[in-house]
Amino acid sequence: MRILITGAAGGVGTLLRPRLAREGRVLRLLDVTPVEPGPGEEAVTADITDQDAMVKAMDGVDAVLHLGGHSTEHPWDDILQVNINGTYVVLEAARRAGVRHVVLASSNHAVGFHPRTGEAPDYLFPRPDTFYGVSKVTNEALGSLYHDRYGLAVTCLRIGSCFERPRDTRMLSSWLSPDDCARLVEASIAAEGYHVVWGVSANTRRWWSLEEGRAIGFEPQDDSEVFAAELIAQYGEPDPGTPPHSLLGGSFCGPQLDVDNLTRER
Ligand code: 15L
Repeated sequence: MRILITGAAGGVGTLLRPRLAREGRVLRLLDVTPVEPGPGEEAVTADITDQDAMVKAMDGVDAVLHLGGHSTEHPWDDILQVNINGTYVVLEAARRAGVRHVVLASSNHAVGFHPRTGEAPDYLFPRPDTFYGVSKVTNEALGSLYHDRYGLAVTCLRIGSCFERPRDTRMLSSWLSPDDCARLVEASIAAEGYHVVWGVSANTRRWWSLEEGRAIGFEPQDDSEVFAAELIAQYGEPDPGTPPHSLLGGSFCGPQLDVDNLTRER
């Protein structure tokens, strides 16, 4: 089995590489930044918006894990080109190459302006908090289109916060441990149909449903609570009634990401 990972040099890609390695499996690592392949790995340096390069990169691939693109807020033109057009190119390349399974990295920021009230259900209606969040909503829609029209199996992961460990008290709720992330990807590359699944660990303070994840075979094992005492001592007890804790997207909902405050980087 060969899995193509786009954005393989990024944070989540780097955490997943050792965790997705298996006997008899090849990880094809694609990024605009050159990646040094290890045993059981291949490397492709390419831009996800380059259609020819992406079709070529899909050769012999059974599943695509699409992590490529900006992982935070950027000006509209950058988001449009890299995140939205890039995801279209990836899906279209998968279709042309006959790849069956595509896993799309969506984000909690697709629904970031929802207030935090109890446990949010699966398939929470879009309420993006940024242009970045809009690109995740669009990517979920593109995945839906490529599933319904062309029969690709597509799973969109509304990832919370995937880091080695939670970095603040919001992440006590939103943390997806690297090991659980790998478990979620394993379940997703085997799933049939179209799914939108929360990417979150079995955190005691979790805000999001695990039902749809469990329906595709994801069983998270980690709980951020082991980090709670330390983080609360550092940052204080989070107040669910006030920003950044009152909205799902946390600080992404704040005025620092208003359009006038964004600067073009490319
Ligand atoms: C995301 O979607 C970002 O890619 C990541 O950098 C984190 O900020 C995460 O969301 C989060 O909400 O913690």
